[in-house]
Amino acid sequence: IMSTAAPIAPQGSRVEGAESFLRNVLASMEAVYLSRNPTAKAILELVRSVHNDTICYDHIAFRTFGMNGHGIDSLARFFLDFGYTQREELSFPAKKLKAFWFSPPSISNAVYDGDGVNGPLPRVFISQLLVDQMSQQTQEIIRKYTESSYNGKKHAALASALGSLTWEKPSHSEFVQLVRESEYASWTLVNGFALNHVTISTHRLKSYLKNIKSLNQFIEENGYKLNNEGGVLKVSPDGLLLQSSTLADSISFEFSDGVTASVPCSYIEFAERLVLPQYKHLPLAEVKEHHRRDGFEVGNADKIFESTSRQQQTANA
Ligand code: OOG
Ligand code: NI
Repeated sequence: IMSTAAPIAPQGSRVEGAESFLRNVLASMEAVYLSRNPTAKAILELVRSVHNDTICYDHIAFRTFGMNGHGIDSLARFFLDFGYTQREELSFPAKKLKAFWFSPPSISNAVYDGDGVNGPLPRVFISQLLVDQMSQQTQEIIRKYTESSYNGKKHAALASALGSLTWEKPSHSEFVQLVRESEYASWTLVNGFALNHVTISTHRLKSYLKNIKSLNQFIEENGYKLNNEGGVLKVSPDGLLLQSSTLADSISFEFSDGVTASVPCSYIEFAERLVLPQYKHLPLAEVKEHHRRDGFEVGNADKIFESTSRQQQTANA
């Protein structure tokens, strides 16, 4: 017991303490991502190198198995505990997926006006495979690994920050079974809760790369491939949310049966959010993030999911 009464923390300091923890967790997730994905790392550096720019993340994204408590909620719990708000559901019936996005808490941007995870907090996009719509064989494999993780599902954010699976490594044949039925399922089996991508907010760049078309051109001129599914630039029906992404890097993975094979890991995305019609009259210097198109778009997302698919990788080779 402390003899000298500690001064009562001023209002808000606890929030600040929690905020720095949240950012440290994000930084660990990002470090895992940068260490496994040389393309994403190189592109972040390349974009920064133009006029010594600062990068804001529009959002970060995760994939999960909707089974045995391993779905969206397992990761969402962490973000909700640190002030995030659950927003709209997005549904992808053909891919047998659903997703929710989460908006960040409003924060003391005066302190955190830095780069990446030290900038404005990103939105969070979490999807899950609708496992009960998969074949019996695929369900069995996913059941086996999600069950083998015991209470791992309660520690999804920790697993992501450590870059560790919460279940045993699968065999190569189990991986191949999943690839046949759902690229998403096979990705999640070997990557677990690892960050699937971060997204650069292009309109918050200072350089000419703030225009997503210029950025796409710049990325291609530097020798990187972009996901070409439905065209490089994905545009929402209202014309206000523009997105593009690279193709996922691959990593050598050692399966439980001794087979070593290359598996897709993560990619990087770009998003430009245009000013909403009701704020069109605002001088550009006064335009804040909340004056721009928010949220996500099923039609765009459906194509961005393909950034980890082998078909995209070979079509684009
Ligand atoms: C997510 C794809 C969707 C977006 O911004 O709409 C997406 C994924 O590949 O897991 O990132
Ligand atoms: Ni995304």
